Amino acid sequence: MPHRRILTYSMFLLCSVLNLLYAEEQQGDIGYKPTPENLETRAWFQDARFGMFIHWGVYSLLGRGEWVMHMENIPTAEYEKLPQKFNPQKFDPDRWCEIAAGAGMRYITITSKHHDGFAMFHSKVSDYDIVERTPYGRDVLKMLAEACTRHGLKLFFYHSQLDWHHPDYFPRGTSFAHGRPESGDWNKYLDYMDAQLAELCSNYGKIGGIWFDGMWEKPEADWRLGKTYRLIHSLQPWAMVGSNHHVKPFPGEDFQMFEKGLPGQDPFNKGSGISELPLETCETINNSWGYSEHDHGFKSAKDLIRLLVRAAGNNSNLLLNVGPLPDGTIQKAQQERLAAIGAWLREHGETIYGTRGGPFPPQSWGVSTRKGDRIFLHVLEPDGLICLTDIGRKVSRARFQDGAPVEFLATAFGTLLKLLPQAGDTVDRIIEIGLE
Ligand code: JFZ
Repeated sequence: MPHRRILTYSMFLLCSVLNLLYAEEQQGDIGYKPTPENLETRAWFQDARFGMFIHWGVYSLLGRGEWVMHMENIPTAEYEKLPQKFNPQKFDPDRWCEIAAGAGMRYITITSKHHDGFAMFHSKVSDYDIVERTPYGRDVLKMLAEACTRHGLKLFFYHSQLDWHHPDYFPRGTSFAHGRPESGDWNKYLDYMDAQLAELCSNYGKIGGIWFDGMWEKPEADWRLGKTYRLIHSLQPWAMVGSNHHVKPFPGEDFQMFEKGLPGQDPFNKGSGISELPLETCETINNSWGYSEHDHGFKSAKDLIRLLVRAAGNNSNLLLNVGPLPDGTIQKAQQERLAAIGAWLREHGETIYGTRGGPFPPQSWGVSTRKGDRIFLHVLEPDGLICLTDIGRKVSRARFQDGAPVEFLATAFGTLLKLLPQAGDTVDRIIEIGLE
């Protein structure tokens, strides 16, 4: 019966089209082609290699991290009183930029809205924001954006998709349910989120990009990613979109991030793989993102430098976090470590900035980076003898940064390098090699 076949076929076609439209909203901007400006930002981003992450919000007042509302089941009406106490009189955006630039960081990624739903910027689509609800009454993101321009830093916004405050964030995900309404209009919530993103992409000059987080708690929901990503790219074609969803990047995303671990070694990884996009690893200096009064577990400057080096050797940026105090200052212990990283970078930055992961894959002894024809070995776990895997090209020369030669020997398995025992505590023994 041909007419029935035609009917079946048209139904099939209709379903395919609907599916495609659905998939586009669900999985990102399917037909996405990054603009030339966007590709330029990606290259700039990879060259930059090092950025400052800032978690700062009204939660900082309690000094127990940015998850405090959820962890301590604080009712919304109670939490809403926090903004009335938020008055960071010592906030000095130029000082923050000096600290970042002094550490050798090239960009800042700050929380515009974390999971608590409170906007750290002036929003017209909500009054739950820093200008309307705090005695401070100033748009700290605007102040920071202006300071970043003065200091030559790019600014990115961390924006939480999950929201513990908005009544239309429903059906809820797995976090914070305390006293929340049992109904809500999901699309209305997404409209609100898009409206705030449009504000962030319109009122703060040229931004570096948007760092999304939170869709991991509702991975099956329709987040309308295609629509949101197109909105950002239409307002700021150069801006990079990324999302901390721990799965393979969706179309419309411009970089891939890894939380608390190098690419592929992050604890949240749900088989994300490592894409061809620029990569970014984020990490804390102590063990908290938002200010945490009793967390004194600060990593040593040496370990942090080595993390930056390992990130570069894994072809990844490092986004290193500070959690400023409610008064607007950055903890001394965090500042000290940042200053030490900066001092190291001023001496060895040429082996990090503008590099890509080197030709030798990361090994137990360390990593390699590459800048054009120049190849740097970063020996992090000094060993009497290190072996470079055979990459089909012979080593022609090897020397330390001070010019001292390193003995090497080509073998059937790869090249052996002999490292003289070195006195003292060395952070990273850098050897530049030439290849035939
Ligand atoms: C997220 C945030 O929840 C956190 O507060 C911080 O901003 C960090 C950079 O990003 O961290 C996560 C994300 C996902 C999970 C846990 C922490 N998860 O899937 O369990």
